[in-house]
Amino acid sequence: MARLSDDFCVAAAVNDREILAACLARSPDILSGRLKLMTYEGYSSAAAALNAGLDGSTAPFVILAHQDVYLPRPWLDNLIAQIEQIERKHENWGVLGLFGRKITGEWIGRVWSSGLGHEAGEGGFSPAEAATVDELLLVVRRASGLRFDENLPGFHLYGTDIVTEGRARGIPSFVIDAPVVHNSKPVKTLKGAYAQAYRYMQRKWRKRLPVPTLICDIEPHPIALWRAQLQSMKIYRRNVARPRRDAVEIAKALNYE
Ligand SMILES: [Mn+2]
Repeated sequence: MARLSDDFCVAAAVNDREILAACLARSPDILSGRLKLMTYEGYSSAAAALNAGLDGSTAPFVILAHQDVYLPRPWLDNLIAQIEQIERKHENWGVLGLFGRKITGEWIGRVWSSGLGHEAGEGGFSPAEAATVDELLLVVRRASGLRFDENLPGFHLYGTDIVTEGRARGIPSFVIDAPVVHNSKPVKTLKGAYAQAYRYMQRKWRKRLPVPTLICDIEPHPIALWRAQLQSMKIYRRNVARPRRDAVEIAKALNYE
């Protein structure tokens, strides 16, 4: 089925308008008006902001992107081609991500991550069913009925949660080959808010553990989280001094556009 740009919109939870202006709002598909951008400020959790994003339009596909993501030209066309490929086999899909882990556990995807200081993964793959996806950008198919769990506190693990929710209901999610620039800052700490979300996920999905994530699997025992907390401190120290580069320059240097 042919897709029109009216079938899509972009929603973002925003807490820094300067970063929004330097990244997501500069994306050619948004500047040209092909993709409408809606922003949500002041929400107490990602789930609350992103459900507001789902409710803010009637578009069949809602692109939920971080404010620090730049969509290189012609990103929407890439997305449409990937959806058409998936729908040849799976009409009833739930969520798409750009980086994640397959249901077999392997990592898949391709994105630039400024927080890591390098490109993660490589391109040239077919859409792969996902067990977890990175939250930098999620595409939700409205007709799947999937929504974000507003009991999940804070701004972490909501991608893993909605993908797991889909799997529990027999609605598959996928990682697609549609690279973007994630002009992120390194994660400062996996204590506090991250650990709180992790504990919520441990309780919610106790019958399905371990649930894979991109940072550390959700397991009954907290040792995986403790290890990841140590590791993230090292990555943070290594990358924190790096200045934020220009998103468009990064996209050009990587041949994303
Ligand atoms: Mn981000």
